[in-house]
Amino acid sequence: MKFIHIGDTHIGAVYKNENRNADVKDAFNQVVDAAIKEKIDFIVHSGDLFNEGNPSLEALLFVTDQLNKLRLAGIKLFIVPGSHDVGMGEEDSVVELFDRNGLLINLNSKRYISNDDDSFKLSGETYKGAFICGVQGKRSNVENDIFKRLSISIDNSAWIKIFIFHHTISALGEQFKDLDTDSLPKGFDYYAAGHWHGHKDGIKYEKGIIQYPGSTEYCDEKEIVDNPNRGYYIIEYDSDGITSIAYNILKTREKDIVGISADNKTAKELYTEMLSKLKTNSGKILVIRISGKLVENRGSINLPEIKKAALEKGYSYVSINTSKLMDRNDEVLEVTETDIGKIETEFLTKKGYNNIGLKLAKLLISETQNNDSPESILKKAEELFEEYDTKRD
Ligand SMILES: [Mn+2]
Repeated sequence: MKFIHIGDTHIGAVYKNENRNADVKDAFNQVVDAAIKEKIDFIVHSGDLFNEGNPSLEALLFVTDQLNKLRLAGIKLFIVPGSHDVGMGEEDSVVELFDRNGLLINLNSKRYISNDDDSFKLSGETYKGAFICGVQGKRSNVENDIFKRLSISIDNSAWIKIFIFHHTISALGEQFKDLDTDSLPKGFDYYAAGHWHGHKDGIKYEKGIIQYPGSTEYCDEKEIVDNPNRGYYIIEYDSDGITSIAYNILKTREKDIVGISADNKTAKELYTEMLSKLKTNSGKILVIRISGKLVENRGSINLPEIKKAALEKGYSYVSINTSKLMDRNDEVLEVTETDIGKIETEFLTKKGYNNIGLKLAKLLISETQNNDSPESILKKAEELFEEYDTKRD
């Protein structure tokens, strides 16, 4: 028996560029075609099937067609919704729509869950010797509590046990985590992980293994630049357990990453240099990263003009990154602190923030990281404004 593990397919409007959104769909299509060709028994998807919880009709139709191809080939797809599969304020996920139409199995559909104050009872499916269950991506910090209350009725007669989840675990790095690795339930052979878009395999956990296939396409510029491969796993197993795991690389569009220094240049000189680096009719992705200090204002660089010129040369997608660009008005702020909170304070103070401004900025930084509700952030901000008004009086 063998199954495919994919995740983070992000079908929909990842980019404001049709070529790239077509690439995102093509990657999913490659996996579906491979599953049919390789006569895969089933697919496990670790969430973020869609890029948005309210996908366009076009995205819905595309996924319907792909799932129908699998259905006709007798290949079931098991999934838990990812953080992107649930619309703002929605209870159900778009994934549930496909479950009810019989095109996939949503393992967090209500029939698999019973929830009371003490425990979060979860069941799953046994299919072709594999027991499969999972927990969907979090929608706020509170939901990680589910892992503490999790009680799973595991089918112990199954040859292998698969747990699907959509979280960034501490084993990937404490700074990224939204879940401690140890919070994962014990007793599974294969932990099908999603949410982390880079591919990371072979994380040992108890007697099992945690695998992140990553996203099937690059979903932002950072991923285009940082991550070399996109792919999926094929896992083979028999009555003795898992026998092999292979990572298959998907065909993605070629890319050119061009770094340019603005040091001591005018906007016009920079523009001329950039044009000289563009090649004709490549169809590739182009990422231009501008760094250094321009002798004029940064506003004098005409970014839309550069993009237009690159697209006319035949690039399929152009991203221009100016986060490391400085201009004649910028001064470098030397920060000496090492603790993140103190770095923020030192940086903002040197930027000229007063006491209340500093508190407000720090509030916004911390609250956005806490995923607090807009109402609660507003309330705390209002309290600060009140303090500000009082002090002025
Ligand atoms: Mn994702």
